[in-house]
Order: sequence, then structure tokens, then C-alpha cells
Amino acid sequence: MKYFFKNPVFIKTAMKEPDYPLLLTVKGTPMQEIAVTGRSNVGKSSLLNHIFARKGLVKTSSSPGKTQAINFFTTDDTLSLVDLPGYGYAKVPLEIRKKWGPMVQKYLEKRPTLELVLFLFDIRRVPNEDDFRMMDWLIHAGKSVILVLTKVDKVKSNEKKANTDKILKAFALQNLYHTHYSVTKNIGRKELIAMVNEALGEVVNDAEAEAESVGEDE
Ligand SMILES: Nc1nc2c(ncn2[C@@H]2O[C@H](COP(=O)(O)OP(=O)(O)OP(=O)(O)O)[C@@H](O)[C@H]2O)c(=O)[nH]1
Ligand SMILES: [Mg+2]
Repeated sequence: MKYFFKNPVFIKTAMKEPDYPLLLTVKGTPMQEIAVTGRSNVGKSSLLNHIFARKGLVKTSSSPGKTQAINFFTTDDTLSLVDLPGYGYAKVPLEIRKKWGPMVQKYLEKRPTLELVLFLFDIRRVPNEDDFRMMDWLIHAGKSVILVLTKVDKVKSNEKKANTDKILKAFALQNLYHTHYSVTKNIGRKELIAMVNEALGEVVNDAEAEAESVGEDE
């Protein structure tokens, strides 16, 4: 286990490649980077605050379209995390949506240190064309993906199982890592941290993954 998500720091906001930060560890090597993607309002920024155990470090909103640029954070002084604007929200003006698509795509293409993507998906929904396109693109770009099913507090346990099966079947990917999350009920942080370490090639010691976390209101 290497990453504990301690000492979260906001680094900067960027829209274009020349503005992306060059993040180095104390050893002078580039930090491994994780990006968080998914439909608008799925809970990306809230999950980052929860995993950082730091309310309000990442801006969230009950109205979709809150995150409008690429936000870089670091944690443990060794890992970089990126909060991306969500896709697929029709009420965001077309002019803005037209900019977000290429902005996110460029980032995903031009960031060699990006190793892992947390693909957030609301457990109450079924994947649509935008979701399939994003997932396909990530897989073909060779990024590791963890599917994080969010807002599990909103479904009963039998629905949780049925919906999970349905969503996994729709994505139709063998061995896709997946896990459940609820910021409001404080579910899934330890499991996700362990999964991230595993996906990044770190040996996982369960006891070490135990850490404090904060709840968040919707
Ligand atoms: N019930 C419940 N609500 C949640 C959970 N996580 C986030 N929310 C709520 O969902 C809404 C959207 O959260 P954000 O974290 O801003 O979503 P986002 O994916 O970053 O949205 P964009 O920045 O617009 O792409 C807020 O009202 C959150 O409080 C959760 O686990 N359970
Ligand atoms: Mg956001």
C-alpha cells in the first residue's frame, strides 16, 4: 500500500495543455495521475472530497455543470488527482459543451502520466451513448479503469445488486474493476483506496487502508 489519500492539496485549474502542472515526487519522478470522469452530477467532485476526507476542497453543486475546467490536486505528496467537468448535461449551453468535449479529450490524450481513470456512474441509471463512447475511448487508450457506482444510498440492497448486474452487462467488459460508493452514507472509501493501490500496482494491506473520512450532505 502506497497511497492513503492524506494531505490533499489543490494545485491549479487548467483548460489547455500548456497550463497543465508538471508534478514531481520528492524523488524527482513524475507523479502517477488518476482522473475522475463521468456524467455531470454523478458525484465526481463529492467523491474526491470524501476520499480526501476534506469537505469543500473540491467545489460541488446540486445543479449539474459545476466543474467547468480541469482541476489538479495532489495527495500523499506523491499522487496526482484530476477532477474533470462532467459530460452529457443538456442544460449546459451548447457553446460551453462544445468546449468541454475537446478540453477533456485533449487532456485524456495528452497526459502520459495519466494511468488510472475512476469512471463514476450513478447506480440508478443505465449507460447511454456518451457513457459507452467515454468507456470505449479509455479502454482503447490503454488506461486502467475502475467503475465506481455512486449514490448507492439511493437504492435498496436488492436493487443495488440488480442494477449493478445490469450496468456491468451493458458495458460488456470482462474483468472490469468495479466498486460501490456513497458519500452521504460513508460507504466505499476503504475499498476504493485499496482498489486504486492495486490498479496502480501497489501491494494492498487492508489494515493500512483504514482511515478517517467525512460525510457529505446532498
Ligand atoms: N445521495 C447522494 N448524493 C450525492 C452523493 N454524491 C454526490 N451527491 C450529490 O450529487 C450532486 C452532484 O455532486 P457533484 O459532486 O457536484 O457532481 P459532479 O459529478 O462533480 O458534477 P459536475 O461537476 O457538474 O460534473 C450534489 O448535490 C451532491 O451532494 C452520494 O453519494 N449520495
Ligand atoms: Mg464536479
